[in-house]
Amino acid sequence: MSRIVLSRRRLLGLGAASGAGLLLSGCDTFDFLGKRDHPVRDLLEGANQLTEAAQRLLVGEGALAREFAESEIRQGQKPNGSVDPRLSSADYAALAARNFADYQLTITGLVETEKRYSLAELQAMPARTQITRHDCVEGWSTIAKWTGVPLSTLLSEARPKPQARYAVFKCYDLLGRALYYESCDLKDAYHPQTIAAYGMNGAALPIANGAPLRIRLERALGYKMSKYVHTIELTDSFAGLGLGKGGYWEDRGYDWYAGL
Ligand SMILES: Nc1nc2c(c(=O)[nH]1)N[C@H]1C(S)=C(S)[C@@H](COP(=O)(O)O)O[C@H]1N2
Ligand SMILES: [Mo]
Repeated sequence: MSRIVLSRRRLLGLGAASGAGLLLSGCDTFDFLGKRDHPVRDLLEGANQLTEAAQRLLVGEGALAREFAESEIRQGQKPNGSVDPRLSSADYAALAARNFADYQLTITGLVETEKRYSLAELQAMPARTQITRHDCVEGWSTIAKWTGVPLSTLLSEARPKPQARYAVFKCYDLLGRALYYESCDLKDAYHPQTIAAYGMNGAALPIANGAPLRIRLERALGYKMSKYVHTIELTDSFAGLGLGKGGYWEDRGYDWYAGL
């Protein structure tokens, strides 16, 4: 027994080391991580598997992220990363010009039935509202209220095939020269607090924070929470997506699981 405890501690130690590296890095200025053989990048990548295993053991697979009271919402949600995809996507600009009346969310890939939803259809589905804390690797946090459709509802309608392992979130915005995307495994996709959010702090989600639809994955770091999502693709691997590491920042060396 004590052996197991010890190895968990060791795993956590490694996890903390990678976390500290991330905190120093910030979200949008970490050029050297793009280089294949940088030692910090190797450390982060090596720690991926270990942090995930340790966190799943200690936090428990189904554990809920902490939720807060209205009175704990102290400021607006700080816009970060892409804040206006109208500048990089003509398709997005056209959607925004009509207040997203023509927006469609597509659920595709390894599903029995491909699905499309308008924003109005999503808003008419049973919703979940949660007040949670968003933690960015840049070192800031904000508490905000998010409203949306549980991802489990959408996935249940599309019916993932048995081979499906990941949900990949594809976004409209170009960040630098690459399209933003992210992913999580199906356990996290079906987690009760994982929602496709169209509302923030009691109003429509603003463009700066991901309109018309963003993912909230409440036990993960901020970069896992894709804004401006147009497609959710179920896959069994990350091959052929971006640089193949499962997310825009993962392709640049960040941890894939990114659990809190
Ligand atoms: N499409 C997209 N999603 C994104 C980003 C981005 O640049 N583009 N930035 C990520 C990062 S690093 C953070 S901290 C949060 C910021 O969300 P906010 O603007 O609502 O604070 O979105 C995440 N999701
Ligand atoms: Mo972030």
